[in-house]
Amino acid sequence: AEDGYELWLRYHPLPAAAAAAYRNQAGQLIVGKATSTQAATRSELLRGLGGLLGTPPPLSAEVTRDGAIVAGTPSSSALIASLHLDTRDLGSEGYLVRSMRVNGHAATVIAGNTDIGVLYGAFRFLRLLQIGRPAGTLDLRDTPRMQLRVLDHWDDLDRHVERGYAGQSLWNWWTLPDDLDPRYTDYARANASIGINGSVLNNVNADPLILTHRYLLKVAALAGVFRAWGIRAYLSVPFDAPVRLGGLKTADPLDPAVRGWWRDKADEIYRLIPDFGGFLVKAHSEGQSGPQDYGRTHADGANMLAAALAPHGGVVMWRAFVYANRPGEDRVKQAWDEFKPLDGKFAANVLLQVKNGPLDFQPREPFNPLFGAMPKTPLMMELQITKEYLGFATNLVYLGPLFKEALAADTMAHGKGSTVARVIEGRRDGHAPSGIAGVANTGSERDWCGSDFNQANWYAFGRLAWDPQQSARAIADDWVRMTFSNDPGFVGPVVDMMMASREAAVDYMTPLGLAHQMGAGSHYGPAPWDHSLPRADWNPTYYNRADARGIGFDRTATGSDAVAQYAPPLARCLADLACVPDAYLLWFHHVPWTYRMRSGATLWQALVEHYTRGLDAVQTMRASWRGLQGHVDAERQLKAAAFLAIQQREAQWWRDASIAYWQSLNSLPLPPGYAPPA
Ligand code: GCW
Repeated sequence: AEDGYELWLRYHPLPAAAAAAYRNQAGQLIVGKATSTQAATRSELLRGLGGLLGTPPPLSAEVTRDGAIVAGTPSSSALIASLHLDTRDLGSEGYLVRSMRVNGHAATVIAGNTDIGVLYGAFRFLRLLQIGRPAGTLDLRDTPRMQLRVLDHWDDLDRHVERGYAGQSLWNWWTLPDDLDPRYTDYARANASIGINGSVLNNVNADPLILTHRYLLKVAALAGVFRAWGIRAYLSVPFDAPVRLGGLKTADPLDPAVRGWWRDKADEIYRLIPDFGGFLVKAHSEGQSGPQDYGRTHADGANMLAAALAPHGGVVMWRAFVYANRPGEDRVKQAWDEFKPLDGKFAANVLLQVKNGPLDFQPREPFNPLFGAMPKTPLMMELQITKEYLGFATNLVYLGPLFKEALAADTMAHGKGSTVARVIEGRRDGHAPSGIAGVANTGSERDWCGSDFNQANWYAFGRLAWDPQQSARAIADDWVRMTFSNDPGFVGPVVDMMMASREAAVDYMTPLGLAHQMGAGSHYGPAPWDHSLPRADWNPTYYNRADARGIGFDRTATGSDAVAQYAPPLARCLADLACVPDAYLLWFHHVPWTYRMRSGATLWQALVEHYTRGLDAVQTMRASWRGLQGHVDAERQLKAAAFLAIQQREAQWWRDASIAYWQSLNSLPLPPGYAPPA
């Protein structure tokens, strides 16, 4: 059944002509199986080629005919070594895929310095066939730009997934470690195919239970499945675990007993999992404990954990998502205020994990000003793949453009061109390690992500983590081909739909720099009027500041002055109504409803126009998908069509509810040309 389980690794038979052509490049297969990763590479090549071409090529020990595929490292394969390939710049995860003559025969060589590099190369080769590219004259070399490319699972130990919309957690803690669900392997394959090399298994709102020996055995079992595919396991840990689990009186990071407890715990973990990745920590944030509870700083806390992990090569990913309840203070300023003074104070194996924006995974927000502001600290970027603020599972929103916007943003911190991508790649400041994290959208549903189109967001995250310079459109194009079909009459319109979808969501939910207008708590549906939650900064009204006269959050010097956290040339522009991009207008400015936009329209007219444009775009997406009936199997066609119907209804809901609420404040009529809501 076309239930989406296979993700982008479908390997269904190619059309006869394409398969016939590729058989010339897949006449035999020479690949070892001495290690688990070599065996994984071999099984993936057999599975992929067998599926795409009808039958897998025969395995062979040497090249005896044209069309051989030779995969390995110079140290694992005498044949590869004899080719004297230049693999110096491939590092520990890079690969090359090259068409060349071996033993007088035409061959494709897939090589790297490590088994994992070869595995990545094998997936790259399979992808070329999946997307219909020529495979006879290849000369590809590729290496990842960042070291840590991880998924963060907000999975609780009872299998509930915080902000998860695709069923229960993939990890069945009840049946681990005895039962190794084959799905764990398929999860690892999918990640390896896009270069993801780490998985933080549990929620950042962490349960100390995960650190008990009984649970560590379960973690070790998962790590054992992932290892062959180049994926390390990491855990989220609660800062006060020494108290809640260890029975100590304090979790003070400078207390010798506390330090000893963590050291012992790290030693225990590494005895079970020699390649364990490290800890992710949400400290002093949304009710979680932190070093501040003991009068210490984030650096004290992070460095204490780092010291426990350092002898084993582990890292600490310390989150910068902090905002205490300080009424009257602009929430988005707090992380910068708290962390910037700590630049240079973190141990070498600590990365500070910073959300892409200063607020919280909105449809659009400016980049987080911490990027560029802490040159002596490795910063990791945290993106959200699960669509907490973007319509959950049903709304079709391709996040490639959102991720790209975050990565390509120019911090101007070291002159023009110091993009966020450069900051996290670490090139400029020469830091190691470097990394990027995505909050996963996976769950126990057959299609993994709650919809076929949500799979594209997992896919795009991995591809951009490998290389932030790739375009969102090219990634979507690959994904559509691998997931659905190479038919150009299908690929073009679907990629167009996907590329338009993020701006559509911004338009129907939070146009012109508005943010956090979703239902308080659930973060679903429009609720710009909502002020029901006890903390002001959890409510939409806190962010829109709308009244009879105007709307928007003044973050210039006359307001919260959050704008001053950006590099001066950028701050000057953002603070200036004549320079700030329309997309960030209401994020940085409070303006009257009658404010004249550059277009000549009033703000009110422009707002109504954006909401309407968003709704229209969803209608267009829906019609376009309907027009593609027959290009794709009925099962996936109908599911996406049903979800687009939901999305259209919700876009209408967003538009009408938002406009009606603003009207209740400003008493303005709908601009000419905009019919009253049906
Ligand atoms: O996005 C918000 C979510 C919380 C989440 C928190 C965080 C895991 O609403 O559910 O908690 O951010 O990132 O820590």
